[in-house]
Amino acid sequence: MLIEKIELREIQMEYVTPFETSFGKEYRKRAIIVKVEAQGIEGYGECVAEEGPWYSYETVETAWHVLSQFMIPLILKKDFESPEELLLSLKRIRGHNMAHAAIEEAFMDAYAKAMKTPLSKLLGGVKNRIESGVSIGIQETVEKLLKNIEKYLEEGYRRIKIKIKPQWDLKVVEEVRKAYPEISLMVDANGAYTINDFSHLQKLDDYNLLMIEQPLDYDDLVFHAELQSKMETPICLDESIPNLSSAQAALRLGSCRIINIKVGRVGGLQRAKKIHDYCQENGVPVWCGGMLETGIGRAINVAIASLPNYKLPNDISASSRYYSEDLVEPPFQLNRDGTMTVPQKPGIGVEVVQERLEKVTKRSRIFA
Ligand code: OSB
Ligand code: MG
Repeated sequence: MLIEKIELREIQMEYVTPFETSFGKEYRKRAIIVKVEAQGIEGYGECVAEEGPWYSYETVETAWHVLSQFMIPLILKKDFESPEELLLSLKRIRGHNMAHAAIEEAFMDAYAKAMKTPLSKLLGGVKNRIESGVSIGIQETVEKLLKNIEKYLEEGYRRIKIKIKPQWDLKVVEEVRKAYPEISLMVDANGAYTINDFSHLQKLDDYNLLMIEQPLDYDDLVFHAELQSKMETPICLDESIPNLSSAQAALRLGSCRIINIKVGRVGGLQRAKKIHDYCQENGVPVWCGGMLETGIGRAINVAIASLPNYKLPNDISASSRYYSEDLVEPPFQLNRDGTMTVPQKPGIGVEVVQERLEKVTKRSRIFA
């Protein structure tokens, strides 16, 4: 498929509620939407790099820079037989996984549409419905947190994840467990703890948690292995797994028993699939993490989460959990049973509503 044109748009959208993690509070989404036009077919991708380098070193600005100066010139006006070929052309570029993912997603959406296949099927997906959990940010009070949990459980979410940090951890988990002894519950620290906190973290073993996500540093594997050997609760790595080789190292070292795969963090759908396959071969379950995406990124996430080794509920919640008006139609909705239906139309399987995209665009640039 010949890539005729690429469009970048920076968008901004308010969240329905601010999202607080151990690295700060976010009120709105800033993202880059990539549109590829190939043989008259449009494909969309979403770059999940955030405003600041907190979750990842990438930011909206670095992604815009690397996409426009380095990635787009390598692929514009070129003809690619397959998504694999596209990756070969981008191979010289190191890192910048979120920028890389956005352009690959857009090409794969167009490619799947050309094949008249849902993206899910193109990737080897086997599920018509995927399991949804919800990720709840740090709240001002435990009461507010409990209210939030109640609301999401009523909506049907299959698993609750709460963000923790020092001073917002054991007591909070204890209160939640007291109110909900049976629910599927997990915590995510986004790297807020150190090796001095091992005995503190071990106390989390008392609360029957599904897993503890990324307790230690974003680039650590060795100390996670040490911590895992001292804890019953499975450790799940997020930030520490930017690629296949880190996943391989983590499993060899015993740094975790579960991996959260984020398509943006690992550089796209094909790389996500490789990590999925490796984990499957090694009996390690995975699930799909989220970056509070718009409906475009959510459609990408739903597609990859349909692969067989996505065995735990995903951070893929309904459009209404994030935005009052999503960019796509139909918006993503939660089924009564806490699942989400995988779109069956070609490509990402949802329509990008052009007036809404236009309304939230802060800058755009066309490459043709
Ligand atoms: O660590 O999983 C994380 C959002 C932004 C940055 C990091 C994380 C998150 C989430 C959001 O937890 C999950 C979602 O998109 O629903
Ligand atoms: Mg996380």
